[in-house]
Amino acid sequence: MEITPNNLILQAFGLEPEGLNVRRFGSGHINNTFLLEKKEDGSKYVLQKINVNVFKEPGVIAANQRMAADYLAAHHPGYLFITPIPTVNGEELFVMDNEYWRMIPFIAGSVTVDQADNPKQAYEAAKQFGRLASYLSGIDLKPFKASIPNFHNLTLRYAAFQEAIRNAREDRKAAAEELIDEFLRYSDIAVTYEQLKTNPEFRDHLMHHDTKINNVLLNKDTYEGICVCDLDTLMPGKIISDLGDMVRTYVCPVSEEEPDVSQIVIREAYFEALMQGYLEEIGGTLTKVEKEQLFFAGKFMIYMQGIRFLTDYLNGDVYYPIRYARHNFDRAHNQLILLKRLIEKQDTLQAIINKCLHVSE
Ligand code: GN1
Ligand code: MG
Repeated sequence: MEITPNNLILQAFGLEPEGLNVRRFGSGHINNTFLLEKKEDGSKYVLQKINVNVFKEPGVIAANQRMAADYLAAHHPGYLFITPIPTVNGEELFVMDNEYWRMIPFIAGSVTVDQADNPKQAYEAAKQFGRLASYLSGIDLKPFKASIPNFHNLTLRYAAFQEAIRNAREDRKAAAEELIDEFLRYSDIAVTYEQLKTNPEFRDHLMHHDTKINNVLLNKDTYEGICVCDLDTLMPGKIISDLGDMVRTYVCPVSEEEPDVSQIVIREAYFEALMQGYLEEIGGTLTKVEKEQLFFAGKFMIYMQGIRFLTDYLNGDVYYPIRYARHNFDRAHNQLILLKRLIEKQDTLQAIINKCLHVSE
């Protein structure tokens, strides 16, 4: 069913429906996003319907963002942190029929890209995520709640994968047999995570948890980073989440959507650019254990995303929207190949990390 924001929603945010152009916006999988443009002056807003099957307590998102915004305003005045535009009643979320809507400003002069197409973009984006983490590194994490509990808990994702294998329809299981075996062969990644997660030197930080390049606003002319966006999963987590998702999504010339896996390669210059950008901002604050896991970050995120896609395929495509029957299968296969390509280059990539760490010290 096509979802469109109705007049009541637009009016709740103080907008006159007749005076607006409304269109679909962005390429996220989870929420429904619209760009609103006022006909009279061309000013723009981003309106989102939060997916409550995924974000079971939308109020947690709003509370986490508010705490982070207050802290940043006090400690780093002038830093651009996108916060919701309240409704005419002063609320961050408009709730109607168990639908949660929120509006944020559209930052004039910004663009997003779905794929990094030069190393500078990777550097700029990584710098923005590094800066966010570094500016928030002194914040008290106790009042923060998980907007999605166990979101990047690989132990539980792995358990969900095993359960999906047990419960899958026979035809899907048969079709995916080889792919399942391949992913099971890399289960040491889940074991390493399991060991790391209780290490006191492997700390919690306030992480973004969705550091795809299209979650960074870039200047439309210079492609310099402006700020990060899509803050739904801003919550306590590990450094490997944010760093790893950048490796997963900036280093390869094609995205997880590409079924032709011959196009999957590791672009070392992009790997170096993102490491450099990230570590320039946050390198100085990392513990020894965290620094030792920088290569692992990419493995961790690619593996987790791969088994999430495969789990969804085995479960009958209940989480990620698909455009064709084997879509989640192809996405999982894509991630498996990316994981292999990354591991093949481990020595070269670790040398790059060592170089970047040295510079950031
Ligand atoms: C989802 O909504 P979107 O596309 O930004 C997912 C991420 C995955 C990503 C894969 C809440 O993000 O974890 O990395 O798809 N978000 C959620 O494209 O599950
Ligand atoms: Mg998103």
